[in-house]
Amino acid sequence: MLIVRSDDDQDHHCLELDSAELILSWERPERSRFVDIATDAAGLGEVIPPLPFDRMLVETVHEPAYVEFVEHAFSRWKDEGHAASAAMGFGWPARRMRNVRPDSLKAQLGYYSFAADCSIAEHTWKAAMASAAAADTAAHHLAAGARSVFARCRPPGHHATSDQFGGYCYLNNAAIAAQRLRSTGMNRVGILDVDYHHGNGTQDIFYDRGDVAFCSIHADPMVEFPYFLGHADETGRDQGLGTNLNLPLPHGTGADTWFAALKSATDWLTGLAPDALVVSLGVDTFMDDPISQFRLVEEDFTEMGRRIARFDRPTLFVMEGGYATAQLGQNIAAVLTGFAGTS
Ligand code: SP5
Ligand code: ZN
Repeated sequence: MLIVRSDDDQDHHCLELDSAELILSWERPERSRFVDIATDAAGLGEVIPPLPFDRMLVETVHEPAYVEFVEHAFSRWKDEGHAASAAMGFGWPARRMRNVRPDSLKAQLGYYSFAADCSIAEHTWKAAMASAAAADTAAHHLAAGARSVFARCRPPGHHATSDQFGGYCYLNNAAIAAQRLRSTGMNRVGILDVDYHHGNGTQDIFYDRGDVAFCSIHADPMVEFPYFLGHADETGRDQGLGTNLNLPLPHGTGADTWFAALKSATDWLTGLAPDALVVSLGVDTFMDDPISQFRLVEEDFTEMGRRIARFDRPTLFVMEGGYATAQLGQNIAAVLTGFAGTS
């Protein structure tokens, strides 16, 4: 299995509002190091750096004005003389307000985001570009005939919409990979999102399109972030009607319930006959994850990889969440070795 990764994420570490306190985000730089050590030890295959960031492709998934905002937000923040080490919104266009873009930076931070668990710091843009480029590069190799590729992305991407950051995500790496696969001539791409949280950004980006099918297994948004999307009755719109499937599960979900949902997901995807599969691979479904409430253990992650391999399509794994940092590498490596048949 080819692995694409960069160290350009290492200086990115943001502030996060958690229970009315500002903390250093759960989404930390050492996550990458733990994953790299474990995947190297597993001997999965060749490791390559990403190709240069392709802004043109990214702007087919994200609004150009949003991309430019993320790129320059921190320097604008510094120029305004704020003390905080990261730029974060505090007001959002909520129900019955208007979606008119305001002029001030502080207001635009709310306009271009949907949650206060996420902010933009000095090195965020560099990391987000490298992460998106890793997913894009992985898609190039999959299109060129690789059976499987792992894009070790950080920051994650599946919460980012076409014009909003949130949930530790800025650019939607899985959506960028799917878009690249489509542009290489594949007729339909399937996305399987196994992160603990609903992939609201990916769903939103492809909601009215039939060429990219999105399926997510996640904690019920009635009780879990991102709260305002991810319900079972969201099935797609217009050309995309019937190409969106959400499988929300309760807090406390363990292997039996989770794997039954995976069976529903892969049966559904089989019916849509995608040419390739993009897996939004979050392992925050882990029992000891500090911010999540599912109960999968390492052996379950190996089994997850085996079952995804049985789906038998060219498969691109894009790393998403997972916050039990010390066990993160093992859990990611377990999925990949289960898939590759080396465990
Ligand atoms: C990519 C991804 O997994 N993003 C997840 C973002 C979740 N952010 C909100 C987390 C709220 C955590 N509060 C838990 C407090 C435990 N002490
Ligand atoms: Zn997550």
